[in-house]
Amino acid sequence: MRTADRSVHGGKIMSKSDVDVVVVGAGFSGMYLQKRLRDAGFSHRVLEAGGDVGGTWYWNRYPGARCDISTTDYQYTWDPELHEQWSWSEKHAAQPEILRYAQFVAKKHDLYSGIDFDVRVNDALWSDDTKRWSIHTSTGETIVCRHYVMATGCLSVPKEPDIPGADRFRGDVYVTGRWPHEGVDFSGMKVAVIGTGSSGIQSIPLIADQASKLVVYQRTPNYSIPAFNGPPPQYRVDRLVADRAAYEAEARQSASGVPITMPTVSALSVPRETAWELLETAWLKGELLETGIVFTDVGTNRAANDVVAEFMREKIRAEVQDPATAELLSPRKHPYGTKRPCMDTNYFQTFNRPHVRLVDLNTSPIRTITETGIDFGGESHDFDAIVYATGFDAMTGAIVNVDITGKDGVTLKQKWEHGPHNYLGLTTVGFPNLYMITGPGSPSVLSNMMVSIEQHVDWITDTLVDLRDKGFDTIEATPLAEEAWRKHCTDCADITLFQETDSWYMGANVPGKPRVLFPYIGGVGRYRRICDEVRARDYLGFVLEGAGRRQLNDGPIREIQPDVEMVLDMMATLGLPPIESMSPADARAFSDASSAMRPPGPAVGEIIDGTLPGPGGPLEYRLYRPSTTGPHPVVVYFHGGGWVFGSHTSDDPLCRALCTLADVVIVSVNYRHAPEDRFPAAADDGYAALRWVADNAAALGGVPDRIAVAGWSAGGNVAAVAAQLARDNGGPTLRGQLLLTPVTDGSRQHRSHDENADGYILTKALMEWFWNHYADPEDRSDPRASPLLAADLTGLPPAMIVTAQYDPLRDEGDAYARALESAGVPVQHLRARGHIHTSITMVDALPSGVAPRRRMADALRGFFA
Ligand code: NA7
Repeated sequence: MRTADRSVHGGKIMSKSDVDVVVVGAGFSGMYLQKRLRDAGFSHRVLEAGGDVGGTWYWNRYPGARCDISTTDYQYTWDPELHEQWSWSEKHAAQPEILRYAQFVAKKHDLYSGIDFDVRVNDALWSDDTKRWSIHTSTGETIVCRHYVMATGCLSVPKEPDIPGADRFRGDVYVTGRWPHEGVDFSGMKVAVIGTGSSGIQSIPLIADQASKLVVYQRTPNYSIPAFNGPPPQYRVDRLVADRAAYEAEARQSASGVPITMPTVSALSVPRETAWELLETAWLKGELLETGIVFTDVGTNRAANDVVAEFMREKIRAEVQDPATAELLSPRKHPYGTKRPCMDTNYFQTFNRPHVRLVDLNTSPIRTITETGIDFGGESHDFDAIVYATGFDAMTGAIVNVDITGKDGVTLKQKWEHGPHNYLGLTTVGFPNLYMITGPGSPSVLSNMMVSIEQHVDWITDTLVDLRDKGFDTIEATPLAEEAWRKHCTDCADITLFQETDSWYMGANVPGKPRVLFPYIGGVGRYRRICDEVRARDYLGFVLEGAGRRQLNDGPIREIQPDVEMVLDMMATLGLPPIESMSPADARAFSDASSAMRPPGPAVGEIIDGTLPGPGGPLEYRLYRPSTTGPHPVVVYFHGGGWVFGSHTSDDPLCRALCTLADVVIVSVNYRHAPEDRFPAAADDGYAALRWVADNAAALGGVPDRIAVAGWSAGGNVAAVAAQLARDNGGPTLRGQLLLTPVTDGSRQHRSHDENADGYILTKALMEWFWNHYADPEDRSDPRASPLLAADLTGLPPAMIVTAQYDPLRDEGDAYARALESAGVPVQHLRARGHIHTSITMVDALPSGVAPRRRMADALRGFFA
């Protein structure tokens, strides 16, 4: 199929070699983009290497190829008529039906006439003089365009067979991602399949139906869920019929692009029988995403993940008759979900068939492929055909395969040598007016692609319209925004288990590829909100130029830790009354109730509750002892709660974490609370408790001269004050002070009080409420209330101060760190990027707190080293 050299566009004849936009690829992305560009009046060319529309569904014609997202969701939403005109025969449609759907849409919207088929882009060159791209194609044509869009798909370049002797084999060779259009009849043939990812797992049962002998070569066993294919799921159909718009809106704001009920329980918080019941219900749905979202922590906690992994292994054992084969098919090394789980029909059962054999390449590696077959593990087998189901150069393969040269002669391949640095997964610095659809740094392969494709196409088209309307010719991301996006993507990846696994998500399947998590794991809804916000903030992170004008609106789009943001979003939906509107009694009850719902924290060797004498009466304490052999150094810990609420047990998970991580005894001490006991009661109690613990260290199982103080928030204030009082009142001598987001100055305003006044749990109003309960204004400049104001800060013990970026108290902590340093006190200052006042204390709830807590524990170890 070829189009004419000139086309009628918007009533005028356009030159086909000079257009507004060139789009590469006519899969679902390119097709929708073409529709939008045409409707918006942009001249354009769509270049497609294949002979028809459909992209991945044009190429992947291997037996059993199906989508793994239900067809209720794996379809376009932009044309409501399609829902009346097209109906899917199955929940997981097979490749021919999906290709027919693409063709149907292309015909309906007259897309064929605007696509050049069988054309590859050889290279693309940006000219900073003309502000245009020159695209050179395999047909020898040069097309000049203002904007250039890679709609090339994430899994479109099959990985080269990287097995010795691969080119020697004289029998038939097939690659799943480049399957012959006429199909293959394996009847009576001896067949080898190499690879057990989705393509292998889908095709193996059907190849086994025909072949006389089938040997499957497996390097890594995969998790696979039975598809239980049939009609589209009725409960989804019912919801679509009842309110399609609401369903689609929910999909767009969801985590993965499919409406789904998000979990509320940890896999570690329920007994095994309950876990199994919940997993069984999800498993029976036969939907890819269900099993992975039964529990909150499957993606972030290895122990929680093991619960699901073991459930899946049990299913394999139930299906596969030979226990040794079942074990070989059971994934043990990689956490569930860190390679894309597969959907299958009779995959595991296939290995019960007498003519099917599984070979574990870890114990029987392929020595070489020969002219007639495969030599492996000391055996030699002849085959009529070898099927490579060995995967793709995913995410970036198709993009960097085209020689794209941006500003200053730098190619994209060169720029991405160490990782696919980009902004929003849509654009990249140094390559103005170049856009990627579902590129690295966007949710893409971790989502329902249809939802992600539509979102990218809409964003790109809306942006092009904005540029045109405002008279700008070019748009380019800024280095600052790109680097901030890289950090945000890394923050998201760091709290997951993905990095533990060698997967194509991590670029690990292709030798020499940089090892980063290529797709954005922060979720479809969050990602959409971010992209929308970039536009709403007038292209934050972009420089726009044209007609002698330049608009630079620089800045990072997201710095908050992703799990912290999730907590804030969740709290916003609860509509809780502000604490400062409560009485102290109600605030205490509220705080206790919140604490009761959190994960308990790690087990410690021993817990002892006791009391110690304080100036105003006995003070309760809780001692946490590690399971290692003592005596241990002792840390006297003071809880948070604004001097008004909390207790010696209220920071229990944090105390447990510090005890185990730092291998120290923690003695968490209660102190008198305001407003019943106002300043300086807490300060007096803190110092008295410190003295008592130091005097009784040996009896408590500690080392007498190895004492430190620690505290969080108001407890950080009590700890800092206790350290000063110890210096000034004859001891004890402290080895260190660990202050987590401490209050250090109640006498004046700091910038962060206003910058982070609202929206981050601890608010400016709440801080004032705490101070009003605790201390009269004239007392607040007393160093026992505001340790920052002490006339002399020399001679204090080494400090570790942790401040959080989005904490109203941030600048107080920063100021104390600076002041101590100026006074010659050794200070480690951890500025916890993207954290809020409370997040580092949320043990086992917020994975992003793990790293800062480790640093805190390291500091404690360092104090005592
Ligand atoms: P995948 O998921 O990358 O699977 C490829 C498989 O091939 C996987 O089991 C690989 O083992 C195996 N492989 C790759 N190279 C070799 C060599 N040299 N020797 C032996 N085995 C090898 O690709 P698919 O096409 O199955 O699926 C891709 C996506 O398409 C899928 O996730 C869905 O989204 C649709 P490894 O795991 O690397 O040890």
